[in-house]
Amino acid sequence: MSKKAEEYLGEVLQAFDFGAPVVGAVRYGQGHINDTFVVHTQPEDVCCRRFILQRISSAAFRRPDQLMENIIGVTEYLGREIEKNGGDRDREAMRVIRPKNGSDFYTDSGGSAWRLYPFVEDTVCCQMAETPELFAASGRAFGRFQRLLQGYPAHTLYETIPHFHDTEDRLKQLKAAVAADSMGRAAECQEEIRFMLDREADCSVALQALRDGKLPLRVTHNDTKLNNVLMDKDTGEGICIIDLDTVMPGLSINDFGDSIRFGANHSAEDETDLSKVNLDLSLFEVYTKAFLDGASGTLTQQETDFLPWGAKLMTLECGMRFLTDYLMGDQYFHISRERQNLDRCRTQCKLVSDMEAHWEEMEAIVRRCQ
Ligand code: ADP
Ligand code: GN1
Ligand code: MG
Repeated sequence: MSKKAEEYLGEVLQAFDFGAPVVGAVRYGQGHINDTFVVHTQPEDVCCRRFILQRISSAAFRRPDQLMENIIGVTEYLGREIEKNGGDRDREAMRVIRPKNGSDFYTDSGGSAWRLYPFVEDTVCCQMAETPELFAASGRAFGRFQRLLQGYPAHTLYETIPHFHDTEDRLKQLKAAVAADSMGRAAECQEEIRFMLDREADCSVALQALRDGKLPLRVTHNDTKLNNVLMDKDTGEGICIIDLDTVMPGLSINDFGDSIRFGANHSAEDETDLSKVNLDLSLFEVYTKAFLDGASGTLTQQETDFLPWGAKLMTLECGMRFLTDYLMGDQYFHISRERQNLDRCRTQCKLVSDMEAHWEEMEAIVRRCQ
C-alpha cells in the first residue's frame, strides 16, 4: 500500500508550473479511486485560479503511462470535435497540463503517478439526481460523448484495466475471493454471495451478444456515474465529461447501464436502509430518452434493444466488485467507514431485484424512447 498522498504534495506541487504562487491544496470530490486535490493559486491579475491535481490509483491502474497516453489522445480529439461543432473546448473537454519535465505525468519519489488538469469553473458535480432535468442533462452529455468519439481510432487505445467490464471474469474473481476468504468475512455475506451465484447465466448475456456480433465494440467511457460529468451551474446542462481513466473499447449499453445503476434512484450508493433503494422508472425513462438523443443515431437497433441488459449487468457487476473488495479487505474502492463496501453491494443487489421485477416495463420504456 502506498503512503498517504498528502506526504508527497510538497514535492508534487514543485513539479508543475501553475503560472502563479500556490496558496493551498486540499482534498476534493467523492471519487472512489484516485486521490484528488484542488489546488488554489493566486495570480496577480485575477482573483484565484484552480486546478485539479490527482494521484492516479496504483491499485486500479498498473500502467499510468498508457493511461495518460489514452487520455491525451482522447481529450485532444474531443477538443477538435467540439471546436468543429462550434463549442468551447476549454470548457467542454478536459486538458492535461504536463509537468515541468515535459512528460505526460509526474512520478513522485514513492513511484506514484500524478497528473494535473485545469479546474472547470462555474460547474457543479452532483452525487445524486436531484431533479429529472439534471439527470437528463447527464444522459445527453454521455450520449454525446459516445457520438463525438465514434470516429476515434479505437485500436490505438490501451486497455487500462484488462477485463474491466468482463462480467464473467468479475464473477470468477468473486468466487476466488470467497474461496480464499482472506479476511474471514464470507460467513456474513452468504446472502449476497448466493445472489450473485444465482445470476451466473446473466453474466454472459452481453458478452455473448458481443461474441455473436450482435453488439459492436465502440470507444466508451465505462464509468458513467453522475459525478463524472460536470454541469453548468446556471443552465444545468452537462458540460464536460471527466474521469477518463477507463475510456477504452467497450459496449455502449454499459455506458448507459452504469448511469442507470448510479442515478435512476433516490439513494446513496452506500445507503443502509434498503427500503429507500428503488429503481425509479420515471428516471429510467428520462435518462433513456436523453442518452439516445445525445447519441443521435449512433446506436444500432440491437444496441438499443439491449439497453435494459446494460442497466442490469452494470448493477450486478458493480455489486460483485464491491463484494469482492469487501471480502479481500477493501483494497480497491476507497472507504470512509467499516462495511461500506458490503453496504454498497447490498444496494446494488436491491436495484438488480427491482430491475428484475420491472423488466417488461423497462423494455417498454426503451421501445417508447426510440
Ligand atoms: P475518481 O476516479 O476517483 O472518481 P475523478 O477524476 O472522477 O476521480 O475526480 C474526482 C472528483 O473531482 C470528481 O467527481 C469531480 O468532483 C472533481 N473533478 C475532477 N476533475 C475536475 C475538473 N477538471 N474540474 C472540476 N472538478 C473536477
Ligand atoms: C469507481 O472512479 P469512480 O469513483 O468514478 C469505479 C467504477 C465503479 C464506481 C462505483 C476505475 O468509479 O468502475 O462503478 O467506482 N472506477 C474504477 O461507484 O474502477
Ligand atoms: Mg469519478
